[in-house]
Amino acid sequence: MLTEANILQGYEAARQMYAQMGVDTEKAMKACGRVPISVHCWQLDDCTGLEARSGALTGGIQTTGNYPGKARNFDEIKADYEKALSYIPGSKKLSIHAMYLDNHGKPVDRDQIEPEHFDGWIDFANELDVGLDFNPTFFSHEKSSSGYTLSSSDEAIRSFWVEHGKRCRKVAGYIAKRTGKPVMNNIWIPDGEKEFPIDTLSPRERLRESLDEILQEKYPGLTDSLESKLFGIGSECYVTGSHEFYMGYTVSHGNVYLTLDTGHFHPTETVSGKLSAILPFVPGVLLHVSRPERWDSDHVVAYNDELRRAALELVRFNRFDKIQVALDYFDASVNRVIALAVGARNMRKALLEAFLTPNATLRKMEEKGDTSARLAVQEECKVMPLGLVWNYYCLKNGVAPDMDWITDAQKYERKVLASRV
Ligand code: RNT
Ligand code: ZN
Repeated sequence: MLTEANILQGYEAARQMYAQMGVDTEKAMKACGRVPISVHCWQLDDCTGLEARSGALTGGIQTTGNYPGKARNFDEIKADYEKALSYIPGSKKLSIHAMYLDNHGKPVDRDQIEPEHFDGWIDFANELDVGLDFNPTFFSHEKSSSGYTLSSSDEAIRSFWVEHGKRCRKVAGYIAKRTGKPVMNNIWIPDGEKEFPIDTLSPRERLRESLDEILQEKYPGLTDSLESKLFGIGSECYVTGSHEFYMGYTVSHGNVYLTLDTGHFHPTETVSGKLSAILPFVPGVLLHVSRPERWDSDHVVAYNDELRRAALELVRFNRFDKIQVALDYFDASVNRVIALAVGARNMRKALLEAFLTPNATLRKMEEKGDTSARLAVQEECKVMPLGLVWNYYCLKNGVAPDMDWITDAQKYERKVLASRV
């Protein structure tokens, strides 16, 4: 285990190296900590929710694995959440789904949810002094079993889900009011088909109408975002809410964000590459950070080139008023608290690395046309001592540095998770 003196010593050496590059590490850490990361609750229970449904996870998304110790109820989710959050430095928000309502043991259907079903979550967020983001749940429900919800040709089904969408926005507005903090309401629907439908247009026209209905009411502090997708398991040939559909919708609507999930595009497309092309047109972007492996597999976010590039883009735009960062992955094959913390720590680390990059110097080189120096400096950035600053950053934020937190999480597993059967 590193002592505080070790960490300080390492930091001092790193600070000088970054200073030589023209980077102020203190400023970088401060700026990094101000960027909120919305940490999702659904990694903690494999996207099961608290409705006590007997049905499986549907909608073309999937968790694989059966690692012991999964959170089984509201209290366990809160305990695990708090533990995972304690390993994540910097500004955070919670992110929950409608299916995580607190129904006090009495089944409440999706078209019946009320703001007070989320009082427990709001109290929890307020105790932690963090914001709370929301997501309507359009999957894992018998009324989505046809594969269609908001774009369904069955009016009873469509209006059921429109009601859900409206109620979720009411809940989200209530959360904004009770937390006094802005809320992001992210709408993702699973609608689509395994085979190519003959009529690809009508579902999209219906989706447009459904969204128009859902988004009518205005709630202070609430921002809505629409999440596109390329395909899902069982919706390989057609997805109503495609990227082009939501691009069109958000641009013409003028008041809703566009969600870009890193797993929702063709494998050679990158979200980092799309950001600057989209930003001039949409009101804002919600980034869903995940890790697709071969498909939209929702692996735990790794410290890879795509994550680093996305973080660099965000920091270089300096438009955090228009871009929000949220996590979205679910791996049931490992300790879920560790999984949640690994991905979130990686996101924060990538932001720290981006803030520690001599962006102003590089920009000047570019402006002068000195692309040789721009190339050389960018390459040297790759082996800068990020880990030394990171550990110091954790220490400063009262969070266990690398390695230490893993030992602590394993203790939690032995003490708390292991007793769950
Ligand atoms: C599904 C979307 C969506 C979900 C969560 C659970 O492909 O990525 O964001 O992962 O809402
Ligand atoms: Zn997503």
